[in-house]
Amino acid sequence: MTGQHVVDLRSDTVTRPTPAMRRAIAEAEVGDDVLGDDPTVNRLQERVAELLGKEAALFVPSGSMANLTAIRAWTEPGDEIIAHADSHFYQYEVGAAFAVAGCSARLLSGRRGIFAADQVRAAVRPAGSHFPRSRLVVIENTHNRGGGAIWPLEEVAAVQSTADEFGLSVHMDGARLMNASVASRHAPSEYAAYADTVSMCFSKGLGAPVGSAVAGTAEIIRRVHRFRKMFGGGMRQAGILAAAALYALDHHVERLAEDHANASRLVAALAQMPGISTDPDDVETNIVFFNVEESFGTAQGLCDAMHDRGVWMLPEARQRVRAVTHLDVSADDIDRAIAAFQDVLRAR
Ligand code: TLP
Repeated sequence: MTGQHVVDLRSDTVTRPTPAMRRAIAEAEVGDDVLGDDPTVNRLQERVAELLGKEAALFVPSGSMANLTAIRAWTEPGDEIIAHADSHFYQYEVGAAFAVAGCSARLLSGRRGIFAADQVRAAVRPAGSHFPRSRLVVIENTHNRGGGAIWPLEEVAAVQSTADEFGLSVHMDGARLMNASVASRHAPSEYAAYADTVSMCFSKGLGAPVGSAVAGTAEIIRRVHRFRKMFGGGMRQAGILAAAALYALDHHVERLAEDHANASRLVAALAQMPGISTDPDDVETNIVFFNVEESFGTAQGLCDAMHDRGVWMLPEARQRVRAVTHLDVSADDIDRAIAAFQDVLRAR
């Protein structure tokens, strides 16, 4: 297996810093960010605040900490969050919102991770001494388990206006907001205008090694800052990481369109293959989900067979697989993956 060319479609988190990004890292000016004097971190935070049209932003170690600090900043233990049942913070963040922030969640359904304002209205708890206090709505854009689905701007606006009516805040998990923005041609600030806090990740499609940011008013970001420290996320000479994020914002945003084109080409080929079912119309950005017919084995079995041919993917359920395109996957790699699928499925 040594020397085998690998097409790693497990996640867009697997990207490695490019030589040019490594140079930006090496040359970064740094200081002690816990004391507030890392100039590169400060520059990144100002840049993100401006990009998202918010007063302030804070650099945090991960997307999970971005969500957790924002959730904790908006809520008190015992409060309830309204969100889609497939939300990343609910499914994949080890229950931190419940264990650490002490919240409960009212979960909504909706195709591809998207719900409607009326569902929020119906989910808000009435006032009364028996109920948890509805406090926060979480929107994920793009929606990971929804297959990289982009929230229509009018839906975001409608949810925000309903949340506002009930005095709820809105947090947008925008780990892949730049994918949504590039694919929809809406500026990130257009989405962010309908959320009180917005997170974004630099370590997914943007290709930086580490880091996310949370943006909002100066007041809420002061609270996010306090909880970042409480949760152990204060970093010292983090400018070397912020430099990679700044490099990514300068050089890796427009190219996300290539990842989207690669995902479209992959799903179009998959839709034609025996034993696979998927809808190409559902792929708007860089995440492809498909189902494996039982007569062709399990998702794990298919992923194992593909792994042997150098194409790595993650099974998401017994019959469901996820493939994600990113900076380290070329158009040729997609051809390789398609050829490997043909090989493996023909043999079944
Ligand atoms: N998603 C990862 C895994 O955790 C599943 C992936 O491979 O897609 N929000 C969203 C929408 C995410 O997709 C992720 C990571 C996060 C938050 C958390 O980011 P990290 O991994 O930096 O804590």
